[in-house]
Amino acid sequence: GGVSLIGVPTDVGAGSLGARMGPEALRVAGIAQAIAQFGLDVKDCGNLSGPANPGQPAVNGFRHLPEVVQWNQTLHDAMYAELSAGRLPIMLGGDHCLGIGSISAVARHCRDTGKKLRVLWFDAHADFNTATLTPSGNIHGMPVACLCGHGPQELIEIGGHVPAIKPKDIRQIGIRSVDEGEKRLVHDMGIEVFDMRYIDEMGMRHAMELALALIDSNTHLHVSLDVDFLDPTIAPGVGTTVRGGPTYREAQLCMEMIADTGRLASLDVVELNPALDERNRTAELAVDLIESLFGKSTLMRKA
Ligand code: DIR
Ligand code: MN
Ligand code: MN
Ligand code: MN
Repeated sequence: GGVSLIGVPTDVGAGSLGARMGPEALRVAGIAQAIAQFGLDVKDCGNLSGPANPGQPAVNGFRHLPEVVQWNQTLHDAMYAELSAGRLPIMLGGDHCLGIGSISAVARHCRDTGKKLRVLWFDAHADFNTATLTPSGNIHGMPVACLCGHGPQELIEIGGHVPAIKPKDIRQIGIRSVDEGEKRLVHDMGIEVFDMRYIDEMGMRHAMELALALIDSNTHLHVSLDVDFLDPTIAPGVGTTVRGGPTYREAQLCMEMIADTGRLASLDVVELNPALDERNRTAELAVDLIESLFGKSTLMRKA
């Protein structure tokens, strides 16, 4: 066992600068100590290195494609090595384009070990754009499409298998901003989405019960937490805030219900932008949520 922290200080996939400082803000907020309190062995692998953000416009529908490829290849290798060593990797982003490298490593590990994969994608956005659909060219709006095989060859093949994952492996929670063409693709691919309207009408508990359905002892559960999932009133430190997100308690409930499964095996924390934060409160909130994800609870509960 043991938990490995992998810092990935880049914002090459985002529209605003600052997510490159995410790993340090999470360390300053005490992420390692928060996990170590449960008696887990925490290894901080430090930060990966890669190309600077060139600040260029989109080329053929993609901004910074070569840089995004390089960061994701390096991340894939680091993440895959930790998984192969039997550890639980936590990717400290960085923007959400890094979900490509992270989750293709997880999917590869699942193929190696015969595990069933379940990805929970917590986000305000569906991240299912393609070169022709994207309004921005920012690759942080495209990782789910790339993982499902829709994207440039050099991004979709990073984990050695195309597509890295199938639409049925993923559940999206908290979605409230999807671009016009992106809507159709998410629908046509058959992605199971618990959007904010669903959560309003049915409640977070019911959404999470369905998102976690059919998870068993052979499931590798990966959580990809885009901090913009949270309502901006509690999480201002993100580049693309969208109002109407989950409250503090709704978010805590998600994490507690995941902890109850006992199947969490890898995690991404992405899109934290300390340049837009207030006294590191968004990083501190992320660390609070991670404590719940690792099993911190208010009271002893019946199994
Ligand atoms: C938008 C924003 N859908 C885009 N995406 C974001 O540029 O593709 N994803 N912010 O996290
Ligand atoms: Mn494993
Ligand atoms: Mn995202
Ligand atoms: Mn987002």
